[in-house]
Amino acid sequence: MFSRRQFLQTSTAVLLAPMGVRAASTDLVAQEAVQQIAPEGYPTTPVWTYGGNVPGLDIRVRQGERVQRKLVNKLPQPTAVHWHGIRIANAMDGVPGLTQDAVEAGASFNYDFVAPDAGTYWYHSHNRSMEQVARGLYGPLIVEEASPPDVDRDLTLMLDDWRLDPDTAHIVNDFDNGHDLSHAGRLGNLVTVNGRFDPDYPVGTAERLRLRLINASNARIYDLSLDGLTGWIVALDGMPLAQPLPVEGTFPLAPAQRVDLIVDVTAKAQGIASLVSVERDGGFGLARFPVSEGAAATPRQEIDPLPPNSMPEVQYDDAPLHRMVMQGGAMRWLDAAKIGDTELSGRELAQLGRFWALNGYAERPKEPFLDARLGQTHRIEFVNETAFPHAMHLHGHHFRVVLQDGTLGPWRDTVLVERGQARQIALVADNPGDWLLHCHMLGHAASGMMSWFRVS
Ligand SMILES: [Cu+2]
Repeated sequence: MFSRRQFLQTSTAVLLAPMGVRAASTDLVAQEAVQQIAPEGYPTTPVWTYGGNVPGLDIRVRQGERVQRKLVNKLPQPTAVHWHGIRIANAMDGVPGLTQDAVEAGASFNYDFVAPDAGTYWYHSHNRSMEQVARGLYGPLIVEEASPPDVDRDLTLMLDDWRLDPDTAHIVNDFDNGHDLSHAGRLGNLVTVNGRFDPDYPVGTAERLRLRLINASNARIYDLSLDGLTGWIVALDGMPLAQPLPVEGTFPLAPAQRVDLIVDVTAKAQGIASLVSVERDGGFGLARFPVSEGAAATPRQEIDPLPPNSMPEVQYDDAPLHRMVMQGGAMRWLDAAKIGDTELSGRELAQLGRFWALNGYAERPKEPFLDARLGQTHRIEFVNETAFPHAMHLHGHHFRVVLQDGTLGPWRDTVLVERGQARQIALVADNPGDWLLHCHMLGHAASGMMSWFRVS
């Protein structure tokens, strides 16, 4: 017979059993699934996911902790995971052909790295990313501060832009059509937040929210605004701003970029606050926050900056300057560019689906764009000679944007360079390895805007 004590021990053991399950759940399974992406009433959409849902598994660690995930590839294509914005060990960066081999269908790969910086990051496929990210292979990676800010809710909102067949709701399988590649990239016909059309997040009056916005779209640049919410931008691309910036009017969010907001609900009870995408023709709501009478929340006025991450000192006055000229695309067609050692004409390149070039290369060149000694500071000037904006992303590092007046702007890992614009960044090359540098309009990357730098 069981004594009561034994029974309690036994039930404790049973209650603890899910811990074992939790250990096993460190698998990150890339798998097909079906999800209601289009509005209710439309059919469901076959998607590719990490863990059965878009966005993928919510990965959340404390600053300085290790992320250990075994990627199990149950997809019909090879894949790999890039941990966007993490100042990561090079071998874990997830770039096939540069830092690892693609993980074949049926195979697996152990990702194991430290997350050194608190903030809002994300992970996504870096193999055939133009297709795989568009099919849904992305998820949030949230690194919590040792002492997080005082908010009532902490919400991650991942924005995505889908191209669905309006009859079947299937993803339109035209990933490498030349028009998208040579123009603004793959723009969709349905925008979702967290894999849902027009979702709602109930809030209370005067509640304080932390909103972590992540743009997982292939190519869409959002101009965002708030309605019924008032507050501050507190971080960009994961990194805290030294001084929170009041949200006034619209703020841009290019592909792969993140913005953390701390906002107070100012809409009245029974009202609806919203996150809005402002377009030339008026725009549309992305997510709604139905407001009910809040419990004890009273309006708070002041806000402190988030605690800074441990970033290097940037002494950039004498730092060597490297120019990266962005070339090609519709209306500025390439005359010629190199693939390897071979110079091809614009026509030949177009036949290969290559419409863009970085410093004359329409593919990641053999030699690095920049060969930096460990710890050196460099400046890179992106010169956009094309007729389209591009979101330039460096792997393994954050950099400071150099502002027009020559002073240092925010830390970022992805900088938007408008058509005809030149933008300078200052980079402390303090993470050894071979790192990609590319446009995060994923069709542009696939059709030529891909380079790399070495730190050793
Ligand atoms: Cu681009």
